[in-house]
Amino acid sequence: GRVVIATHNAGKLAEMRELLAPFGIEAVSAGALNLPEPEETGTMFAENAAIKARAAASATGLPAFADDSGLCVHALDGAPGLFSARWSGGSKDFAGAMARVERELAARGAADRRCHFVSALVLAWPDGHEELFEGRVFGDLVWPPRGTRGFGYDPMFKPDGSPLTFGELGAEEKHGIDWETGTALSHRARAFLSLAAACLRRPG
Ligand code: ITT
Repeated sequence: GRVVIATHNAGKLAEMRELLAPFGIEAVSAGALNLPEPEETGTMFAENAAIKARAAASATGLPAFADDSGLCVHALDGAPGLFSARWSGGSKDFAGAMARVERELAARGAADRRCHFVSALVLAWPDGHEELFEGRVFGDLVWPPRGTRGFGYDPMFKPDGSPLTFGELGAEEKHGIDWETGTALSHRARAFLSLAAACLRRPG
């Protein structure tokens, strides 16, 4: 069967396609289907993911995946968090959004550079059933940003245990799943691992 990937973010779409590939599921994007973007009115990642997944499932009659994610900076009380996309002002260029994170840290005189990424992944069916999976990854903010890979805040996020930022790591290193050990690095890959665990099988 086919599923919809309910995102309009190209970087996220590429990762979700790669993450779904081992499940052998044919995926079509919300953009390719010209689906409208619902307003993200939730106050939690899981709520916004559900809004997007439900809207796509009911518009298409197909099961739909949506990811709602963000960067939570500890010294900024979790900002930009739910507003991570909005801090770019709708642009695909996150140089300004990353500069704002750095500026707000400096304004607070914050020495604490700890942060984490969250991914809430919702799979919704047209009959109203839905499942939620979550993943997170902790790390430190670097300045200036490093690397040109990935998307969003990747160049300023250095995951624990790695000398490189998500902007410097390759796709396989950022969101590849090691099925032997059942481990993955990125928040989104960890949410898909949790989905795989729920399926109680090893794809491939
Ligand atoms: P959709 O709602 O259409 O999926 P979006 O970009 O608006 O696209 P979100 O509302 O979930 O998605 O916003 C998440 C933002 O958090 C995203 O735009 C990035 O800036 C950031 N983000 C999430 N995951 C990221 C990752 O893996 N690397 C870097 N930044 C990430």
